[in-house]
Amino acid sequence: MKLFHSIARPAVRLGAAAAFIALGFAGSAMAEGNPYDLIDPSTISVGTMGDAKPYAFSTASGEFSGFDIELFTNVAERMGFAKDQVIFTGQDFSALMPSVANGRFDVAVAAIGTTDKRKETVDFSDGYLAGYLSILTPEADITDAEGLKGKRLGVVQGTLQEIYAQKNFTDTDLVKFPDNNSAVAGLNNGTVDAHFLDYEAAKDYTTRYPALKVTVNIPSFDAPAGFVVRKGNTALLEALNEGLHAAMQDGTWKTLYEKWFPGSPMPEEYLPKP
Ligand code: SNW
Repeated sequence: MKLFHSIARPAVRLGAAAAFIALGFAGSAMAEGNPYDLIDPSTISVGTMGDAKPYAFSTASGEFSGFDIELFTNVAERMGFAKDQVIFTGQDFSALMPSVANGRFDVAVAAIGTTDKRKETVDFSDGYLAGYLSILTPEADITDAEGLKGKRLGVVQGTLQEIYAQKNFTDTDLVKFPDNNSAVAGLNNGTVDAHFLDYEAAKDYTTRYPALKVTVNIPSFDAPAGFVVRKGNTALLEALNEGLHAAMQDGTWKTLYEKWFPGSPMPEEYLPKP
């Protein structure tokens, strides 16, 4: 222990000094050419998910794609950031908001619903999507809360589904997963009877696994998805909102909605206004 201390302490001091110098540099860049207070002023770093298709997912070649990804990329372009200046990184859902709060990412984008509770730790852009929380299951008798009694239900940690299930599916055994793919693997090998996730993602899994069906849809219109930024980064938030409104007004939002959510009813509120 003593040995550890005597070695470690100077290293810690050195590290702190380096951090202080680095911060000094970042501070001066900020005042000049970093109006959005980005981690690196030449790029926007975005935390997202690899398995929330068609909202956000990684392709076979390792690139990120989906409705949220293309919408954000379009908004960033309007702010002057080219495609290769938007850097997406996949993370577990539960880590996304904390990572924005502690400065690992500038933004998080992954169908993240806006709630007062979440607004205690991060800021949200205006909403860009509102839909349902859905049950995905191979069991025909799971059609409501009653049918979930005594069953094992998967939820991804930190999601609104987890909160909703804890409150409303009281006689159901909740099984927490780090991501959708591991939950759906659990569904396919019988570890859980159902998985609870966003509607479009649930629907997408039914096309990949025909035995699975979407049997329950719970409206989540009071928690529209928004882009998440660090609390107090108002310059970035305002620029994102401006780009978002422009994307809605010129029909970009509608084009992306039709591309990624074919067959889903078109909501009025994000369409061009006269
Ligand atoms: O609240 C909904 C919203 O209405 C829309 O349907 C998109 O999804 C939500 O934002 C909820 N999304 C979950 C959440 O925010 C799960 C997100 C995810 O799995 N990527 O916790």
